[in-house]
Amino acid sequence: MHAQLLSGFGISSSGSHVVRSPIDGAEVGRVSFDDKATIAAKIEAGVEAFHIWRDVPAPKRGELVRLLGEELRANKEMLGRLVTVENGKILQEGLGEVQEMIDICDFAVGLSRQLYGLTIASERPGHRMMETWHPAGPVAVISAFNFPVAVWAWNAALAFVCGDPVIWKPSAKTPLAAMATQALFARAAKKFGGAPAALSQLALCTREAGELLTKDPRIPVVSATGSTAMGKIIGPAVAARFGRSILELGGNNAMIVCPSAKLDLAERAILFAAVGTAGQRCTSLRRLIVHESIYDRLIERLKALYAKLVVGDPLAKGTLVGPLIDRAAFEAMEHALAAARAEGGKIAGGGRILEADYPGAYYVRPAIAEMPAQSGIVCRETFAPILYVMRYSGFDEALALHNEVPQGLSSCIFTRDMQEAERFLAASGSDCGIANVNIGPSGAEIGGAFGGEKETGGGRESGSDSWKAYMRRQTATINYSDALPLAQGIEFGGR
Ligand code: UN1
Repeated sequence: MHAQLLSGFGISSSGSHVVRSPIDGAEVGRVSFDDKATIAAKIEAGVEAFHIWRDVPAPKRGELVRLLGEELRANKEMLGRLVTVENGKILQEGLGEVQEMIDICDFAVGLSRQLYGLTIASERPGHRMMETWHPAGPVAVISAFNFPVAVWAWNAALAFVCGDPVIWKPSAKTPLAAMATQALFARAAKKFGGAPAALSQLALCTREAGELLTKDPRIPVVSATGSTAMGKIIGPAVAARFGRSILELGGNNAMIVCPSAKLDLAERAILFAAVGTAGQRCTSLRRLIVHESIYDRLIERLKALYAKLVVGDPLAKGTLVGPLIDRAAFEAMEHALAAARAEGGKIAGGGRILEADYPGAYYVRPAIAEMPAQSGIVCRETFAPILYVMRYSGFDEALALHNEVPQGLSSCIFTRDMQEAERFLAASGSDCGIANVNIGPSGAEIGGAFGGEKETGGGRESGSDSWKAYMRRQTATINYSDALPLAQGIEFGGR
């Protein structure tokens, strides 16, 4: 079945790196890694592509992205399935991921006619000022296993219309979905005709070879999604050469549940956000801060819902929780639960299941950890379905707990009290890049800017004006008078 999927995209599986499906640990395919010389050649090719692409009118560049969107639409089912096979998220979410790619293509097509600059009033007579957005150059996109294709699309669809080629280093855990995406891009480029050959390149490589991308001054923008630890290496490496990085790193997203909350809605939001994608989204719900008056009732109901969760084959209908990506992820979950216990937590759920059916895969029961305080382990991001629960009595206390962690990606509140909702969204409220009211923290739409503050890295991708990060801003002043007045009214040498 896997071989069929790969051949559907025209991918030939060969090389020494074995890709295994987290569903059953079976081999899905093989790939080979680029060495340093190949990466260097790809950077060179990217620069050449830039010199051609930057002069193609933006709406024409948008046409290529429109064609890419069409390929994605036509192959949504197959690519979604490959994402599920390689990453382990349930098929609904695999399909959702491809839909996100389609959505950002649509967004980027519109954007290609809206790369607006400003006209600015000049203080000098007979002068006009304007701001123009020019293509920046080749963009490196480094993506993680958990959104193996959508993250590329948020970056690439914008980069292409902005006039930038893309060199993509996907996770070594999910290279096949990346190759399939490249194959779809190639089909779109063929229909488009005349796009430079190296407009979109894959750089399947080790971290060492990948460092060439972060260190090369010919790559003005590096967009990296992954752990905070990774961002701490990439951010300074890019900054050291005055490059621009767009970092989307760890999250530790919380929900505050207030006394007036509609509990049935909150429960559904909690389930999707805490156990969906097996807790392996940057935006997964990790901390639940519940008012003491509803705490017992909500936690009881959640435990009952958790006990009924269908964990298993992510391709099977009805499954809500697929496997963790690998053994290391399982071990990280075990360590976190042990730490939570040591810090006084009461744990429900957790532990490996289905081991007899899938000895080579890591299925777990999602866990609820009732914590006496927001202690050490709660402040760290563990990429697994663990929900730490804490109680609060006053709203200030809830907000303080909410903002106390080092990460700042996504956040939400469930309340029907307008004052609480507005306080959560105010300057002194949630300190995250994303703040929702009566919606969980995950599953953001592409139309808004996506990213967060503090250890999340500060980058913004996807919608709103995130495109500006892929371009260079030029301020231009034109003198159409017969004089040469100086700004600030400076007199310099008469006349
Ligand atoms: C991620 O986990 O890296 O908001 C991205 C969401 C998705 C993207 C998650 N649209 O959950």
